[in-house]
Amino acid sequence: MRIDIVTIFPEFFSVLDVSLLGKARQSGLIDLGVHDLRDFTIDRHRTVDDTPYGGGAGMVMRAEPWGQALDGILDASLERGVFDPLIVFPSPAGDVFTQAMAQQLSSEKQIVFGCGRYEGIDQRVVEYAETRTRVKLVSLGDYVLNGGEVATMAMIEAIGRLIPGVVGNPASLVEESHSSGLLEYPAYTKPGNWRGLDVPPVLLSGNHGAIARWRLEQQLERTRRVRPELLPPELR
Ligand code: 6GU
Repeated sequence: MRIDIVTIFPEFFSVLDVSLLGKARQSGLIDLGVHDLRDFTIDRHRTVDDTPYGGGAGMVMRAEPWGQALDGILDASLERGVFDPLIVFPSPAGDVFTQAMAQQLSSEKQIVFGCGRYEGIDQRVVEYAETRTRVKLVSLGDYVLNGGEVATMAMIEAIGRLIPGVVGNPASLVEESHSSGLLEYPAYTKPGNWRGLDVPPVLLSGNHGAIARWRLEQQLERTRRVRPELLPPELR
């Protein structure tokens, strides 16, 4: 998958050099391009924002640098043979990001993340982008971040690990999807007793049926207690 990021904080994304996603890049499963929005300004001060029409607090990101950045990326997509990359604008006003959305997005050929800061991006950037390709506004949830960078990072991690070959042991993804909708069961490793605390004996029993039943019970109990809305009404 090709991933492009437009941001005023390109150095923020250096963490994508390490860990699982760093390896995925080295092996060519993920091809990442990080673009500094200020490189698409033409004034001496590399200005990316201005005051809002109609008044109000804060600054709005100017349309022109965004237009130039997106044009460059979309023209390069065409040359790569990608005719309709998905542009994602992280925004608290977007559809809420879920595992199901991550699953869908993991089969895209190319995703372009447009990270807004300040009070947002001039709305005409979204309108223009929609004339050129597919566009989605996506929110991480009901709270406010200062900009789209952290949200983009979270989405890239969730999407990236679903790309075939990125996670070393695909069985871990299969297990996840089988238990989809429920919270994880608790995990334990050696020693069997730590600071007076025992591992639940069933896990030492060697009885695989009993272990599977216990784990499912734990998942149901946790989900009921913490996230009942995830359960079908008859299981709450
Ligand atoms: Cl995607 N962006 C910003 N700025 N704030 C958020 C968010 C996204 N999701 C939740 N809060």
